[in-house]
Amino acid sequence: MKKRTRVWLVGTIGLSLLAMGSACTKKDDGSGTNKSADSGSAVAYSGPKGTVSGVVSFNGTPPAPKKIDSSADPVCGQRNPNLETEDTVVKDGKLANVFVYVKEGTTTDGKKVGDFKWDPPSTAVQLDQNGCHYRPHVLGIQTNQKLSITNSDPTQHNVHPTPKNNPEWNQSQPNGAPPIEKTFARSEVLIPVKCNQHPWMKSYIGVLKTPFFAVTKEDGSFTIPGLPAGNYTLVAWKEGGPSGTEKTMQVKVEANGTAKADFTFEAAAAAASAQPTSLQVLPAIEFPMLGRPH
Ligand SMILES: [Cu+2]
Repeated sequence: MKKRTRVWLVGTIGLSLLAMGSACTKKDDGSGTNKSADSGSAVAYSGPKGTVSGVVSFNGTPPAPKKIDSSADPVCGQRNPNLETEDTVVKDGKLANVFVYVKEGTTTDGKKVGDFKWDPPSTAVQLDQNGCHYRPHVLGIQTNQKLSITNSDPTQHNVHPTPKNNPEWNQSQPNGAPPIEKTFARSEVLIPVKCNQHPWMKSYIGVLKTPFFAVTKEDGSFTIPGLPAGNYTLVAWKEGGPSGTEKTMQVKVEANGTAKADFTFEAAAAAASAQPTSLQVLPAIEFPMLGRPH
């Protein structure tokens, strides 16, 4: 036995000296089986790319933002006396905080865009609690990309995402506490986030395997760059009701081109989903019901 071991050792050392590189590769293959199985078949996309951009409009009179009663925490009232609801933020007819994303699609050579390997960026996505609301209100992140949550308020928050497809957690974050760092392993559009400390606080996190998403700015605009040339189903998601409202569009992205994708959300549809018909004649009850789905 001992002799055989020694022979084996000498052989191994000899091999290592002769072919360091190949020996290392073999070792990696053996120890990282699961990892290679996950990403082994997927390759990075290296073909021609284009861009999708557009503007999201709001048609009709937007619901006026409602003032939030933050008296439960006097610190919040001092920090942010003008706290308002942010579910429909419209400026000059353009809608902010819409999550626009590529739901599915095929590249020009017929491959599914989701089958390529899209490594998450090494930079973290920031979510701040500032003035007793979440900033930003809606954000996008890739699977396994780091989310860094900070508390800029002189009070305690309790961050509580309620996902359906990822593990649920909640964590207190007193003033001065270090950032809470998390990742989401599975795609999910979108994960609601609440604060157990302040019931009005809400944000939404869209998690995708690909980097092909954007959130509309104040002027309603969005840009999704670096998309492989191909045909895609593009979805615009707006919060409201139990799971939001979605608009869908087919877009063709040419190599080095910019495909236009403008969406419009309707005021009437938003109102209909927010208030039960049977209560429409009862204004006294109707008002508090508006806030309930959140
Ligand atoms: Cu809070």
